[in-house]
Amino acid sequence: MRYKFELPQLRYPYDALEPYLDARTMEIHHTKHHASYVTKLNEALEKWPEGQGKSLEELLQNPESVPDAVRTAVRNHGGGHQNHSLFWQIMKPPARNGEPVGELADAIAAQFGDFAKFREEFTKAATGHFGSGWAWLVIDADGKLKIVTTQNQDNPVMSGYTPMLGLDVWEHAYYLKYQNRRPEYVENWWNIVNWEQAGENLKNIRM
Ligand code: MN3
Repeated sequence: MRYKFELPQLRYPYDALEPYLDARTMEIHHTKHHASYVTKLNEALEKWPEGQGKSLEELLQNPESVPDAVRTAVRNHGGGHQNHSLFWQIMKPPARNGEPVGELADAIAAQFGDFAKFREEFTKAATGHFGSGWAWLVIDADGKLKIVTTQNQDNPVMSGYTPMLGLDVWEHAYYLKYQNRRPEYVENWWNIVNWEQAGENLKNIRM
């Protein structure tokens, strides 16, 4: 079976996350950066037709199954496509005092003490991550919540984790508005987290 990966549509307009994420950054991030990962992933899979019937998650989880010639491209561009597809989903227009509810709120409290402590730890991981990469809230093999970071476009599935929430800390995600002030970007990002979707992700993972 042949298929091509496609750039997903956003569920909200580019200016919907203002003033925390500006429309220009969102548009470039989606139509240039994310689109380029999709194009280059498809180009790589042109050279390896056997890989075209597999899910992206399967490819990322089993890099040894990917031929040398396309392995790096699948890791970087496949990871980029997977990461950004989740990133757009777990954001939404600003809500005051947005916090997780239900099962996710309970899981966060059980693992981190309370939401404030979780937020503090996640913020520290995201601001402290050196260079390009991502901060994640994941579930490990035992079903426990954990905060991890990855380099470049690596996805947590490569380390046996399932991500439910991810924050892009590449400079392209914030530089137009925040320049070098990553901590301010991270602080403001909390206003636009889609906790309902993160909660859905947790349910789907635990099913
Ligand atoms: Mn990005």
